[in-house]
Amino acid sequence: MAALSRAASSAIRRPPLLLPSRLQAARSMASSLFGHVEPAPKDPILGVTEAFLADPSPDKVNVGVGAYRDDNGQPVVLDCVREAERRIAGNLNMEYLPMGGSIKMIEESLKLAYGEDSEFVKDKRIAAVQALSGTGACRLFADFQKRFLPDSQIYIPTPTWSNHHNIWRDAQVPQKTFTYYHPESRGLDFAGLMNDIKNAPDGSFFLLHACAHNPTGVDPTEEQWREISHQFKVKKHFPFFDMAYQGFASGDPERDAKAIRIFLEDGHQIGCAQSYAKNMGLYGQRAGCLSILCEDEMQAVAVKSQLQQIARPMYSNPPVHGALVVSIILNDPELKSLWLKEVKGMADRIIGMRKALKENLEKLGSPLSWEHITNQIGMFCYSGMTPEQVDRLTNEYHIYMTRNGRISMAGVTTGNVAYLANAIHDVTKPN
Ligand code: PGU
Repeated sequence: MAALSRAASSAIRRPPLLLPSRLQAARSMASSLFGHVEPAPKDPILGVTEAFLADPSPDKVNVGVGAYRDDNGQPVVLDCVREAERRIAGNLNMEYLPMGGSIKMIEESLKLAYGEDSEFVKDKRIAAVQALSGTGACRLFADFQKRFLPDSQIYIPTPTWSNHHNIWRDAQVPQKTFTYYHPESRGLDFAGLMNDIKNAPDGSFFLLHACAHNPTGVDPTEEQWREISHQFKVKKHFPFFDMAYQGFASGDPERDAKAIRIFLEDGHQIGCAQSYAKNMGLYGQRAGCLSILCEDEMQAVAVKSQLQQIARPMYSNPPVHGALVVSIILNDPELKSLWLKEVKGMADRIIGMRKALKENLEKLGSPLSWEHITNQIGMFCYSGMTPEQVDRLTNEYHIYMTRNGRISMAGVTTGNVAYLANAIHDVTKPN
């Protein structure tokens, strides 16, 4: 359990970064103050975009990063966001937000995650701060965990989003892994998962993907979530939900919060990282929220003040523009319903592309089963391709994706799906 899975470690292993010779020469001449600083390895996800941008081929396809594209392969700004921006421009000021961020944005975020009429929101039992998108929310929590429960560890699923490992590593929280994915069935390893939950020491911290698990696209069923929640209760574990894709699993943010709601019904204290990067398309705005459900209001006040204290020396207070966009949209019934329609539209286009990719592979006569492309949900297809097969896709077809075989379905379009299928068929067909 302690070791990283093969898929996770192969995703992390990348060729060393080569410096241009001009830079290398400058480096050897430089004073020795930073002489020991080696170039960092490329990021397994964001490094793919860098390589894609550097490729001059007109055929190139980027299915690496999980960022939504329209059917022409272009980034999308939602109409609800454009309208919110119109209302901001020339009207609202750009003053500092409080250390904990926008109160309005936090209130709306809590309703989305915990439910419109949540008793926990009404009882003010939730300590919440605006965070630098999902990544910042996870990091703030990890720092909080280290500061107030210095002997605790974090259990992270195998596999997971690669940055989870970096986040808890830099916060100096020891990591353990737990079983999640079953490579043979390309589904959930439920028995393995339950075993690892049972075998972890009582009161352990677990990182759970609230929906649309990245990279596998495999989520527990409602019934399985109930069993997981029950076992967490028995073991007094603490669930920390990373909810980066609320709305992208089913097309409906309310349905996608089901796992969290099950845990709430069962009386757990939980933590939750929310991101508006994907579901509102606010990627670069860094809009998110970290919340921790506490025992009572007094505890929530204390916890929030400590989260702010961690934020203050790092970035002082979070950015204002994305927070305004989020609160304007979620506060206005018309804009909110437009947003819900647009989220569903994005989720539906991805579902359509799953079908198209599978059909194209079948049409080409691939003898392999591609059922998992349409069984998996959310932004990604965990294709089962090996790192070597992915390297061939990149080198021979200019198709860019992470080496763990993850395809970002958000980058697949009517225009490139046949090309993609043909290349996948070529590198996966048995000799
Ligand atoms: N949590 C999970 C599970 C994610 O997949 C991502 C983004 C985040 C958090 C963080 O998103 P924020 O932008 O900070 O809100 N994962 C994408 C985007 C690229 C990246 O690695 O940051 C991905 O392609 O996996």
